[in-house]
Amino acid sequence: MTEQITLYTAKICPWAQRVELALQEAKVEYTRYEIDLENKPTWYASKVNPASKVPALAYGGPKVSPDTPSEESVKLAESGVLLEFVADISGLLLPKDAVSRAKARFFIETATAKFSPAFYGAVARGESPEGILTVIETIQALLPAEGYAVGEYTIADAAITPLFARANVALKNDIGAYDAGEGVRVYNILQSDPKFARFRKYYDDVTARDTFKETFHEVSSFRRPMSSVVLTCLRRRSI
Ligand SMILES: N[C@@H](CCC(=O)N[C@@H](CS)C(=O)NCC(=O)O)C(=O)O
Repeated sequence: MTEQITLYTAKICPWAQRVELALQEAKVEYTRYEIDLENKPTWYASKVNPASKVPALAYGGPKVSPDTPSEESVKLAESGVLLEFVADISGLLLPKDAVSRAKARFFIETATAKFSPAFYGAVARGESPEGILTVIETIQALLPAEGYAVGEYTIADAAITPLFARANVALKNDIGAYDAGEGVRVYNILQSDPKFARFRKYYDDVTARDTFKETFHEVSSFRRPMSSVVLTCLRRRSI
């Protein structure tokens, strides 16, 4: 692969971590540029992503400093799109057969659409985190008996892991707008109820990978009280 890739990202952001996971899993070389979401550079919206969000990619063009992006590079955004893009340029991270590819895409759609509002509802709006358990049961039912979301590691795993990881940290530390103690209570159910054994194994598998360890920044992702940036990150507007 000869084209340069610059990833505009933020440690705090689950949508950006998706793309970093995919790039690293596919061993695609990239230059990482951290955007301070609370103080975004003035050039970011005009020169990289008009939506002013991370993640975004500058693809191709000359190798330049990330803070002076070239007009010659293609600018791409939206984590779901970028996951597919990484799979396309690497020829990796999606199964070869059409049915399994469709299953991976179905997993991404379903898991994201269900998990994100349940998580956001609990941590931002104070809904019961029990809703997260219900959604995890649904997502767990999509998993095969063993292995990753569709067997081999794919963009489906890169898509959901950042959300699961942030929920794990929030619940374990009882961070969120729900009643005090509810997060830890739900966390303990997730950790011990035999009903969630398949989820636990899946979570252990995806978070044991070096790429996860390199791209997950627990402290940046959650500070008490939860900042408005974190809350913005959790709200699923469009994917
Ligand atoms: N749908 C977008 C969501 C991206 C997103 O919400 N990014 C947040 C950070 S987690 C962001 O950049 N927020 C900045 C802002 O809204 O000003 C995706 O999947 O890429």
